[in-house]
Amino acid sequence: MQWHILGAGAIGCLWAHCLIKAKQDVRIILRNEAHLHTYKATSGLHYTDMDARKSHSFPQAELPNDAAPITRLFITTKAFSTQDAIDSIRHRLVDNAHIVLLQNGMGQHEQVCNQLPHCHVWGASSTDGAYLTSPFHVTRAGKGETIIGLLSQYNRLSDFPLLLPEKMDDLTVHLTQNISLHLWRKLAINAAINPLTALLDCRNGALSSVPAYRQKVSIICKEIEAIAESLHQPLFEDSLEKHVFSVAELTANNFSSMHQDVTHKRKTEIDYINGFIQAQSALKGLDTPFNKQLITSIQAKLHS
Ligand code: KPL
Repeated sequence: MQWHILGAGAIGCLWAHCLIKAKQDVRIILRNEAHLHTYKATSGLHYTDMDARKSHSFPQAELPNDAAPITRLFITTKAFSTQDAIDSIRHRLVDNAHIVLLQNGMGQHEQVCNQLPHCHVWGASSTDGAYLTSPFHVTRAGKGETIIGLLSQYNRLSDFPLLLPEKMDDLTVHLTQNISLHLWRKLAINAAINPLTALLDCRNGALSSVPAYRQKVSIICKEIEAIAESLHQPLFEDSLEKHVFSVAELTANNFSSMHQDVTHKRKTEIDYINGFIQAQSALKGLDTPFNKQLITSIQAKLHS
């Protein structure tokens, strides 16, 4: 089976490497000649697992303007780059292509479904932890799972199997009929952990261990729960804050992705995480002052 992967960040490199190990035909799409040059000079992908064992793979790399058709595509870019990613390869997508959006945030899914009605668009939510130590060198920080489900409204999951390999070393994958529940859960957790860790300049674990930080988690969680309820969107059976504390403890030593982005003065995913929550609250006429404050503070921090 042939897979294209667009977005050579940590998760894109992790998936490319694991699909290659599962004997799939993987093509990485790199954004420009310079990136392609670095990839060749680096001799492909270098993976370090949780026991510090190293392995290597060298999937074929392409540029977006290549002519070869795309039938199965993982988009693993940051949420805010989704539109550019789609625009760069749109001419290569065959009818009925499968596109898997494996990203943080929400808002981009609907955009892609609307723009590509002739494709099967899937959403994916992952709890895997991975980071790049340098371009194309990925280190596994935590072993989680990836849940994938069809987003395109008009087909049933069983009609269009994604045909992922049954066994993939280092990746655990489940299919679901209700991906929006999983995307919302991930969004809600990210909307609490990511901006707070970035603003308080702390590792994830501090949100649970420092009492003053716990209070902030409680406030944002209550606002998110109110929005979800107004949309009749279930989250967890018990409280959101319980799950946020649990993820913060499980990933205690990690710096969240937004913390890393802010530290390196990179664009953050705030518009697709807390910004998405804010847009939903505006639609419902609800007030979410703390969420709004988090968005403004992250934007201010980046411009300071
Ligand atoms: O997904 C994450 C992120 O950093 O984006 C969490 C779950 C917060 C782990 O760091």
